Amino acid sequence: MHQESVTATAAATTGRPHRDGFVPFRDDLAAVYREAGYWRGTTLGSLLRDAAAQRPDATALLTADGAHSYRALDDAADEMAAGFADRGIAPGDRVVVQLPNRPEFAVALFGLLRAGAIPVLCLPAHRAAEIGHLAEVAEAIGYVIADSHAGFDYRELAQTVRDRVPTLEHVFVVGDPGPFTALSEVPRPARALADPDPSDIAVLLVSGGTTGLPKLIARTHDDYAYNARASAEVCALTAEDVYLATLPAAHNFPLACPGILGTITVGGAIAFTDDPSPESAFAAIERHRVTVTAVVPPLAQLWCAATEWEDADLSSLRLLQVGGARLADSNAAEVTPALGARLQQVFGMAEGLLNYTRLDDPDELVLRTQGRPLSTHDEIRIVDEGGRDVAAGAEGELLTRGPYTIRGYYRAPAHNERAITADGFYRSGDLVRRLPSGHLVVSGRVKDVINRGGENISCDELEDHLLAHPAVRHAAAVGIPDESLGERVCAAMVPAADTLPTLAELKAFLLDRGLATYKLPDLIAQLDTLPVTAVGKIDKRTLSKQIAP
Ligand code: OOB
Repeated sequence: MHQESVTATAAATTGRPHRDGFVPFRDDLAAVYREAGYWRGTTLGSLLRDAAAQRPDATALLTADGAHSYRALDDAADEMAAGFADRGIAPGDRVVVQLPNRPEFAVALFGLLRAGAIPVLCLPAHRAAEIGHLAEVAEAIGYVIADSHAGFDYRELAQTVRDRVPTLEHVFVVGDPGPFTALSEVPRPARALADPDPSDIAVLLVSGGTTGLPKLIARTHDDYAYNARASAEVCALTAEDVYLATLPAAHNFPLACPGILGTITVGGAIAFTDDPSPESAFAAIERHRVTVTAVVPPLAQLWCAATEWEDADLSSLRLLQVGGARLADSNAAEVTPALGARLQQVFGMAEGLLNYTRLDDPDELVLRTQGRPLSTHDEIRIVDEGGRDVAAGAEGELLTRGPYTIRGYYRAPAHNERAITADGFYRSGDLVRRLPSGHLVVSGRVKDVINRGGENISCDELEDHLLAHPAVRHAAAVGIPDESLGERVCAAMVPAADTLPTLAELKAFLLDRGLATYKLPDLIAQLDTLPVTAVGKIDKRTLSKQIAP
């Protein structure tokens, strides 16, 4: 058993049930992170408190009905916290939050944080299987939803989850509450509530893994505040910036990289859009004079293409962050010419480690790498299958440890045996190479390879080449089970216009780009759309089932 698990078990007996199954940082490393000034003993709730104290009249939220000041948001959070406390939400209680990108997200989040509760941040696309599982593991006592969104009624989902999870007592609804409590009924006059311990769990994030049910990721106030603050610095965010939450706000990227929380650390303004389509997002950018936003690669591609037919004024946008999955080099090159914004590649994970291309990096690095670690205290190892460090510049699996990377998933001891090394490094499952500059190039997932007759083909590499074809909008390489070869290579593609190249044309194109013959697709599949995960990454598992049921 790892040392961390022993500590976690000890914590469970101290009368703080939420710490049961939490794997804390090692004391000696925690001391280093405090000494270095990363962990400042501040809570997430106090980030907003401080911003409101410094510039009470500055705009915190830009909504359909106008601008809302930091003072207003701070007051709303205090009143929400008092209301939650009155209704029996106690410090350490877990509350599932599943809201579309609307201003209420910020009020509910800070209300819970101020009440000392632990938000379990789920995405709007999650359904009964995921929410039921996450609420059960977290032993959630509350659930915050919208009445309905994008044609889905979350009150029905809440009913299902409540039937399954006995701890779930309270359901709060933005909009028409049905049988539950309206969130708008919750606020009570503000009163002093105890601030949580900064080294304690602040939020539970949901892992983005595409295998099995999602896992919970406990992020502490200390580490997550650092995550947000340092990310804001890397993006040179200031009080003049307007951040648009385009991806689901509960995801680490728009939440804290630098996202909503990072924007608050500098007193900037936040706008929300619950529809990331170019029509709607471009209108939000124009209307609120948005300067920074974050998207996943398929959305970046769509936005770039959409500048051909949408004529919104995007001139305010200075930085487009793209991450969550590998951005093909050919797509990276399109961003600035199409949207006018500087591109920043972000290779991050809810588990912690964040890599950013820097604003002053040469184009070569911005266009062709996924950035370098945020912190000088991020420890990176790149290892082979035997766990040995590879030679400088060689490909291997990325392992990492650092001031904002978890030491284990929440309440998942068996899984942690595999996911964390004995010395506390998180095994990312990502294949990377490191350049002399420290920048990482992601070459795939350890498991996302097609084994064709004994030859390993990296899906990421092949996809990169497929996307370079002008007639291809989205592409995914998937292995199709095959009796003689084990797997055959299928290129699943969405055309940019009407038609795709034929298989023969595609092969000629790929050979021309220097791809080895054994990596050429054996078949192509034309689709209207590719299935995506809750945050909008291409969902290979579902895709494989669609293509080869
Ligand atoms: C972000 O977080 P998650 O937890 O949804 O997913 C993490 C995984 C990584 O392990 C990696 O496999 C993949 O998503 N990924 C990338 C990538 N960014 C993430 N793969 C290639 N290139 C990239 N730029 O996805 C996330 C969290 C914070 C910031 C940005 C993304």
